[in-house]
Amino acid sequence: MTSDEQTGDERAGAGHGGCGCGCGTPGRDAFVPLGSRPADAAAAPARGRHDVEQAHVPAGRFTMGDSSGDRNPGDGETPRHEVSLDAFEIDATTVTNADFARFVGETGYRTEAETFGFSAVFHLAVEADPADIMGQAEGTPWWFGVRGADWAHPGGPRSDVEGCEDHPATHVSWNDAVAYCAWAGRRLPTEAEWEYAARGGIDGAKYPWGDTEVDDGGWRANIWQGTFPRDNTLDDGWLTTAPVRTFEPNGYGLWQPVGNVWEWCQDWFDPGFYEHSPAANPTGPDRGGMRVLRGGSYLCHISYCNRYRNSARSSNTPDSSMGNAGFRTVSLAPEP
Ligand SMILES: [Ca+2]
Ligand SMILES: [Ca+2]
Ligand SMILES: [Cu+2]
Repeated sequence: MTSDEQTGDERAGAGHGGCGCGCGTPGRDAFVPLGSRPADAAAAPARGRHDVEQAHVPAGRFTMGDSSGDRNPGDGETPRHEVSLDAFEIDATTVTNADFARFVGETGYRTEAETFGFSAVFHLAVEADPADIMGQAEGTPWWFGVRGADWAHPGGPRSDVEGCEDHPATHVSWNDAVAYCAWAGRRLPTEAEWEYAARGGIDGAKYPWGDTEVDDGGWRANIWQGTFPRDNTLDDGWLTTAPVRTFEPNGYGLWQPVGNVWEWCQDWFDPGFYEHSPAANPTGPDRGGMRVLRGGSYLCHISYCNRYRNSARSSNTPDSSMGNAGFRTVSLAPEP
């Protein structure tokens, strides 16, 4: 890690850790001391087949940032600003366990959860021997570092993804997602592309479906119901991940941009970036320590977290992996 990145890490980390919502994602360093990192994950080999259905997002302009006044202080959801984007194709769903299994099967790629030997699992999802539970994340005791937890063992060594082939791949770090993209001939969406696509053509709305509340007339996203972090009433049907085609897609055909799993974006995270973002095809800060995560997850709660909104922002270090984050990809170049 360069000194530039460390500077960015400290700046971005303050906003992330201070949110008080607790249903974000714990960083790799919450569980291991600095200086004990394994070598970087191996570079991804040759091109593979990417089977995820595509949604077309037309070129256009939109207002990026919080329009509803629900922003979380410190996340940098404002100032609102006009952004124009070229057209692109984006995955209609997050990359599934079946998709990720094919990538791993063809390349032998080892994720960072595997090379570090552990990943972050929500306490009610742990399926591991006590000896494999390393401990809780500082400040967020509902996260356990679990040895042997990875995309194929999302609860730990005693779990697998049988029957969950159509659920989002999780325990995938930003670096792992980028390796998948290299194999698939894709890239992660920029943060602006993600928000524009999540809005589904409805400018200025709080959610991908508009401004109707998430629980009005039935649940519209997979978040947490009940008393976090112990009692989940499962009113929306899901404690952890739901199949990627659950609920209804938005106006561009994207399923579950908000809720279910956080989604990695290409950009470095900087809560001050909107102050000086370029107006056309912004790609984020030049450097940083944290990468952007968008959309919230099954751990977000209606009463206090509120990050299952179009404009909500979070971040984590690029080597962090957890059971509530995955990714979707975009086309490398605009379609002609
Ligand atoms: Ca749920
Ligand atoms: Ca999502
Ligand atoms: Cu949340």
